[in-house]
Amino acid sequence: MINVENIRQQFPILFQEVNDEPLVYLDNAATTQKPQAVLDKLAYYYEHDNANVHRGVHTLAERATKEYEAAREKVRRLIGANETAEILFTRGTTTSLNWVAKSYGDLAVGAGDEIVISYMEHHSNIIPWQQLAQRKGAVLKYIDITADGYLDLENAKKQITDKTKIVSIAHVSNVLGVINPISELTVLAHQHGAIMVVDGAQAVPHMPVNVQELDADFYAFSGHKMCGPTGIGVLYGKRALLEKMEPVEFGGEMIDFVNLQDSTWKELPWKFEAGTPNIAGAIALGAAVDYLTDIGLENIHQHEADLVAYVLPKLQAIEGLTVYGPQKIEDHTGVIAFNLEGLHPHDVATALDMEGVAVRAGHHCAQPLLKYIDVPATARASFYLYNTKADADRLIEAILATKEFFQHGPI
Ligand code: C6P
Repeated sequence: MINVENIRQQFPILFQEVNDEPLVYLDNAATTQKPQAVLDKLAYYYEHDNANVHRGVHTLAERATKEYEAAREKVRRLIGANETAEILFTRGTTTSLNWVAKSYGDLAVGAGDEIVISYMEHHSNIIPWQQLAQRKGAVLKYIDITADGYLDLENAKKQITDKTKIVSIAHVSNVLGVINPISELTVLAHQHGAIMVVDGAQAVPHMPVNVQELDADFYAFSGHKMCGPTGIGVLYGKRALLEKMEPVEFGGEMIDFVNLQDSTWKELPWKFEAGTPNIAGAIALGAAVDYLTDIGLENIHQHEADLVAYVLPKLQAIEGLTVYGPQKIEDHTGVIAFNLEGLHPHDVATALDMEGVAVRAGHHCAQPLLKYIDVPATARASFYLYNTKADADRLIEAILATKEFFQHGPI
């Protein structure tokens, strides 16, 4: 059990009014808020330790390097990777997936080969593969979604074949709120000699993830969705694969020797991290990892499951409201996309904002999914560790008030 009132006290941004109402922040799938410990770490770093990493021999440079590499170790522990050489700092999930598609993709995919993703992917897990397929003359295939909002495993068995080189799937959908069966997909991919890439942007912040248990070959996620700052993210990759791959960017920091016509690279993980990295971001992400692991990812997961058990039936009971993704409480994460009959989701989100409730509306960077389920856009409420049942009540009240307003006009 977590003490949500204590937790809330650590997020200063939550204590403000929006449109004369106390803020209820339910846009956590887009980005989460930052606890004081992370804000303090950022400020402390710039006030005391700021220097470039891996270059200087002076004290500040040594301190910055030590903290930067300590953050890598914290991330390694968080996701159960074998060694820090397998943890690359990137700008976020998008960059991580682009690196895999560019570097591993160029190495392993040829004309006529297949890349398999699903209809529920975020654009960041679609476009890099489209680009790769176009570069190489490969085929990009999509796994179906069942009518009740799950990834269709039977269809996955048909889509993944001996021609498949890469399977890349979201661990948790940022629209349907469903957890995908990564272990089963990994087994399937490996049986066919393909590698398994996982987009963990909506998973790592919310539940325990162990990349070795999943046997994922690559696993990508973003710092800003897990209480860390923007501009920092992670790509986990198995050493054997990373060793074979070429860096995606070239320049300072990642080299051993530079000759006139060629150069050699540093060892892992640094060969991928060209230029001055986001040092402050990585260090603050390390503080976010400390923060989340102190509370416990299992506890955070349980807290969100309790919130879903509370709010989902209330949403489902509202006449004219459609919830997308699984309808079973135990299968739905805290990402809840919905529509109100006859209302545009942008109008719904604007009306909720008038009540101080922040939700997202639109296609959620998942246009192929929305086309697949034949919905132009949705509203989406997404919960995190600092949300309460009172927040859920405010959401429900605001939705009911919105319905009332659009049906009968202002009182
Ligand atoms: N989804 C959302 O509101 P970046 O932008 O690189 O940190 O993360 C991209 C990304 C990749 N995969 C999934 C499953 C995601 O949800 C996201 C980000 C946000 O749903 C912003 S579009």
